[in-house]
Formats: sequence, structure tokens, C-alpha cells
Amino acid sequence: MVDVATSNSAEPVDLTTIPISPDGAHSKPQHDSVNSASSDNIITVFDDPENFNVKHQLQNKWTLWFTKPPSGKQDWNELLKEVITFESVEEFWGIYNNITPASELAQKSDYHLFKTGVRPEWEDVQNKHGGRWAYTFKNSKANDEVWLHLMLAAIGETLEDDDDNEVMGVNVNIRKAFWRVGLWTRTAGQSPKGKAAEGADPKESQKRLERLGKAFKEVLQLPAQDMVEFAGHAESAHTGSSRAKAKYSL
Ligand code: MGP
Repeated sequence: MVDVATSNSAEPVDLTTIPISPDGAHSKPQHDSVNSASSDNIITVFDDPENFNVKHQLQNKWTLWFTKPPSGKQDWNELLKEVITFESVEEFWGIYNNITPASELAQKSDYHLFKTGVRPEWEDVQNKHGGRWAYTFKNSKANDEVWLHLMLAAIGETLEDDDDNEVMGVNVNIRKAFWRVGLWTRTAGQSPKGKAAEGADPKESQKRLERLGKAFKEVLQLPAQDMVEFAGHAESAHTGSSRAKAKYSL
């Protein structure tokens, strides 16, 4: 497997350097002809993955990040790598088909798919008043379909209403005895001290978060009795662990 950690974390990693799926053939989008197709000559990525000529723009730009498993004593920042940014459905599939599936990632790896401009960490100014809905699966091998559906729901903007504007990104964590998916949000409802985060209405935030938590649970197709849990990033940053005590569960 090719090492992703060859470049500076501030620079996007070249797509050709990210882990390649063992049987995923390279399918490079033909950017030159993008959007130039006349209506009677439309070839979508589904018709021809090599020579398609239309591109379906996403509502937002998204950036894929990768957390490399540590090899010794490295801190979080050194391990977090920006991989690639995209803004169309076709680019998403080109990337997805060429990276290592979540089920084949090494322990302590993460993928993060975040709106471009947001670093997938608690300290980012756009995350610091937010939180995360999470669900932990109690087996060690990730289910690629679940992770794919979560990414598609995020980039397809089907998790929330346009006005809610809560979704910052989604991620998958591969660990020794479990794997976990997360949905990061812009706000975190009411703080433990009953104070809202700057400029936020805690009641409205809580309503949005509950709607989002339900949508998250639906995308994961969890049985009703399985709980998704929400914790604020401020608490995670304070304890130094993302397993902060759940504030809400659904
Ligand atoms: P994790 O991957 O979110 O959870 O964080 P995991 O693997 O369940 O481990 P636990 O420690 O929460 O029990 C793993 C570790 O990565 C954390 O303990 C932090 O040291 C670090 N880390 C994770 N995140 C998401 C951040 C972050 O946003 N900022 C910083 N500074 N460190 C983080």
C-alpha cells in the first residue's frame, strides 16, 4: 500500500499517492469536456466511466482527509492528512473507486469527508461550538456500504433541510475492536451549564440536532433500539477524548 503521509499536511496529497483499492481500476474523469456536452450527446459516468462528458455539480465542495495510523509517538496533527477536494458526483466516484475501502484500512485509521474549508478537528473555528452524532459498531471490520451511504447522504445534502446548515462532515474510525461513524455538526445545543454557544439559540439547535440524529440513524439503517449518541466537541477537547459523555441519544 502506498503511504499517504509523504507530503506536508497543509498541502493536498496527490490522488495518485493515496492507497489504491486492490481491484479498483483507475477511472479518471475527463475534465476538459465537462459541461460542454450538447443535450443529444450526453454521456454520464454511468454510461462510460472513462469517457463521460457531463458533470453533476454538488451543492458544496467537499474535502477528503485521512488519519494515518501512528507509527510511534506522533500527535494528532501529524497524522491528519488532506487528501483531495471535489465538487461533482463524478469526481466523488472517481475518488471512491480508487481509494482503499474503509473495510481494508488498518486499525487507528480514519477517513473524514468534510465541507471544504473545515478541518475535521474539534479546534477548527467552525467546529468548536459543535458536536458529533456517533454510532459504534461492535466488530472490527467496517461495512463499506454503510460508510458509502453516509458519505452519499452528506454530499447529496439529504441529511438536513437547506436552512438547518448543521452538517460539517462525516467520518469513519477504524479501531481494534470496533468501528465507528460520526456526523459532525455546527452547533451543540445547550451547554452543560445551560448557556448557549455564541450566537446560537440552544432550543433551535437542539431541535435541528434531533432531526439530524434521526436522519443519521435512518441512513445507518439501525434498529430502533440501537442508540446514536451526541457529544459536544468542547467536552471532547476538554477531556482529550472523543468518548465524552453523551449529551443526547436517540
Ligand atoms: P478518536 O479517534 O476520536 O477516538 O480520538 P478513539 O479512537 O475512540 O479514542 P479515544 O481517545 O477518544 O478513546 C483518538 C485520539 O485522537 C484522541 O484521544 C485525541 O488524542 C486525538 N484526536 C481526535 N480528534 C477527533 C481530535 C481533534 O479533533 N483534535 C485533537 N487535538 N485531537 C484529536
